[in-house]
Amino acid sequence: MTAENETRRQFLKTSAGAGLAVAAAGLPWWALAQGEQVVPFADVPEGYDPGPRRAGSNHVIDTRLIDDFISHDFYVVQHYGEPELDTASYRLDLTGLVDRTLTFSLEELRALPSRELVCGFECGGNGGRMFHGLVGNARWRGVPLKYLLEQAGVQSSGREVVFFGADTGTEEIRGQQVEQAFARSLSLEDALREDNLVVYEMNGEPLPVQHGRPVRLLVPGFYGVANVKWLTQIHIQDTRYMGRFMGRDYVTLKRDMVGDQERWVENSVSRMNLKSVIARVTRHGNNIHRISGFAVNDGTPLEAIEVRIDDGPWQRATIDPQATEYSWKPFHFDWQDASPGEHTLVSRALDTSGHAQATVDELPQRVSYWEEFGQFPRRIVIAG
Ligand SMILES: Nc1nc2c(c(=O)[nH]1)N[C@H]1C(S)=C(S)[C@@H](COP(=O)(O)O)O[C@H]1N2
Ligand SMILES: [Mo]
Repeated sequence: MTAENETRRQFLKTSAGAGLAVAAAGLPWWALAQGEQVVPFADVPEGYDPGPRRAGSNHVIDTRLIDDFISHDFYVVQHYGEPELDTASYRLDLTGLVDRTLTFSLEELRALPSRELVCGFECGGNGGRMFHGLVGNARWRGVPLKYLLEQAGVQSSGREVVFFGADTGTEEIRGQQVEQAFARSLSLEDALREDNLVVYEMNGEPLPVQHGRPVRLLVPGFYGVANVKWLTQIHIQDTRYMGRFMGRDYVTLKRDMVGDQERWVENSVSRMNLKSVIARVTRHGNNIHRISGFAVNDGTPLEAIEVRIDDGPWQRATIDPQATEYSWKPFHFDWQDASPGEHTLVSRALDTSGHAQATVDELPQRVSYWEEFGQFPRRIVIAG
C-alpha cells in the first residue's frame, strides 16, 4: 500500500469517529497540529471514499483530505480517455486566419519566453454530490498564448480561437456517427489576455499524462473545461465554434432575467463564479473548532470569506496569505466553545466588485448541473 493510501485509510478511520489524529503532510496551513482531530461531517455518508486516482479515468478528490496549498491530489476529467502522446514527435500547429502558419515541437516551445503562474480551477460540473471534489491548485509554466498568436500574426478577420486536443471520440449528431476531437474556443479578445498560457510544466515537472502531457492550455479564471489538454492545434477562424463542449455540454440552462423579461437562457461555461466551500472541521486545544475550506473565482480580488454557524452572524475567516490572483483561496475560522449537538456551518465569499456568494435559493432556477456555486451548508455533530 502506498503512503498516500495509508494516510487516506487512517483519515477515513478518523472521520468515522475513531478519534485518531491525521498526520497530514504539507504546509502549516492545512497540516494538523499535534492532537488536532478531524470532526466528521454528518452530511457525508459513512464510508464515502472517492478512492485514489486510477490511470485512464476521471478522479474526484476527497476535499476532507486537502493537505497543502499546492494539490498533491489534483482532480482529473477526461471525456475521450487519456491519450499518451509521444513527446519527441509532438507538434503544436497554429492555423487559420494568420499571416504565418506555425508549427512548434516541444523543444521549440520550451525555448520560448515562459512564465510561471499559480492557478487553481474546478470543473464546471463540480458540485455538492461529490463534496466539490473536482478541484485543484498547481504551479504551472508555459508560453504566453498571446506571444504565439503574435508570432503567427492574427489577421483582422479573425474572431475566434479554437483549441483542439489529440483525444477524439465518436459523437452521434443528427443520426450520423461523427469523429470529433475534444475542443473548446475563446473569443479573440479572451484569447489575447496576458495570463493565458500554453503550459508544459506542473509543479516544476513535465505535465503528467492525465493533465495533458506534453502540452495543455491554461485559461486562468475560467472553469477547467477551458484548459484543453493534449493540445495539438490552435485555429483562428471568423465564426463561432459550436462543438459539443461549447454548444451542448458545459452549457448551463437557467431561468434568468433578460432585461425585464424572465427567460430560459443557455450559456457556455466560461469564467468561474465566485464560490467557497467548507472542506474540513477539526477540534484542537481547549474546545476550539477550526473550520477550513477554499474559494475559487475568476481572479477578482476577494473582499472577504465569511463563515456562519447556525443562525449566527457572518464572521470573517482568515485567508491563506499564499493565495494569489488565480490560485484557490484557502481559509479558516476558529470557532470557540461550540455547544454539543448538531450544527450547520456555511461559508460565503465576497469580492471587491460587490459580488457575494448567494444561497442556492437566491440563485436563478437551474435545470442543468453546471455552475453549482451557491452556498454549501455542512452539518456536523459536536460530541457532548
Ligand atoms: N483534451 C481534453 N482536454 C480537456 C478535457 C478533455 O476531456 N480532453 N477535459 C476538460 C475538463 S471538462 C476539465 S474540468 C479539465 C480537467 O483538467 P484536469 O484533468 O487536469 O484536472 O480539463 C479539460 N480539458
Ligand atoms: Mo470539466
